[in-house]
Amino acid sequence: MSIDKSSNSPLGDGGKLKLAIQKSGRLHDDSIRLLKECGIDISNGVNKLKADASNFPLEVFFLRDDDIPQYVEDGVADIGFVGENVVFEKNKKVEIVEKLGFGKCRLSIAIRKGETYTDASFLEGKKIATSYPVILEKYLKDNKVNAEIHEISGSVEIAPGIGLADAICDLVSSGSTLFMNGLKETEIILKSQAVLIKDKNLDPEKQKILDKIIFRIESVKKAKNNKYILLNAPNNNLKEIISLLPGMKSPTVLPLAEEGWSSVHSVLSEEQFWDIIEQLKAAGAQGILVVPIEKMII
Ligand code: PRT
Ligand code: ZN
Repeated sequence: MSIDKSSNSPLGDGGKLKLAIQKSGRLHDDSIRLLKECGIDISNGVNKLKADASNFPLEVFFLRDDDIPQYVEDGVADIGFVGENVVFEKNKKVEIVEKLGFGKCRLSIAIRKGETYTDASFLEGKKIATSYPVILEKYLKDNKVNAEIHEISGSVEIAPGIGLADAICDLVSSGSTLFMNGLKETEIILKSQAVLIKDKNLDPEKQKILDKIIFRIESVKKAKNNKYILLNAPNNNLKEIISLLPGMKSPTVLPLAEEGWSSVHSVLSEEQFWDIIEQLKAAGAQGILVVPIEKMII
């Protein structure tokens, strides 16, 4: 596939920022969803190579994920959404700007279920099948292990079962593929998720458009990590209840129609959530409502 590089000129593409996302596969839908949550509308015709955003200076290229780092290094695309695993494996001159919070997985070593694993030295002299030879080679070198890397492009999990390898190094999310193939995970080499990468030589005008996208992505991510909470608090315990709630500045407190009670509104992060709810109940809070937040701008 070829994409006209001449459109890279500041005039040729009307100053639009060019984003590369996966054409189809695990990251495609979440990439489109994130753009939508950022208020960017993409009309994606089936089998189209590129599409324009209707309400933002952005042009989207649909590519194989493996090719995205190269296109961004070459400046054919200015930015890309791609798995960190692919960024590290391809080792191109691109900058990781932001983690996107989807496509989470890990690149792990797995061996046959019945074998006893001690540490990385288990792999000494063994044959390891992988689609990630660059990352695996570095891992083996760091752990001073000599092993044979057998590069295959797909269905890595079946390699030990058919006698092609003693171990594998592959992506895992739920672990069910490993389980079904009689394998067990022994080491996590890399924890990965989709990231936003950019061309290291982005011109200042395009950087301005990118800054707007980053601002929107961060607002969406913050909103997802937080919940809006409303509760009724007895005034005699109001101080204690407020002290439990962090809020963006401080909680909003409004009097209830019923004497001696107040309504308290605040924002809680997902991690603190259950702990704080317990404490709020213990402090006499009632009628606790928890509401998702769509955007959060601080
Ligand atoms: O066609 P193209 O080259 O663009 O796509 P692809 O087939 O190379 O990639 P794709 O769509 O399979 O994955 C794209 C990206 O999704 C990866 O580079 C990762 O960043 C991310 N990702 C997240 C995953 C997984 N989770 C995942 N589970 N990529 C692959 N898998 C595989 C895993 O290797 C296993 O074989 O899915 C299988 C099921 O996993 P379990 O553990 O849930 O059983
Ligand atoms: Zn791929």
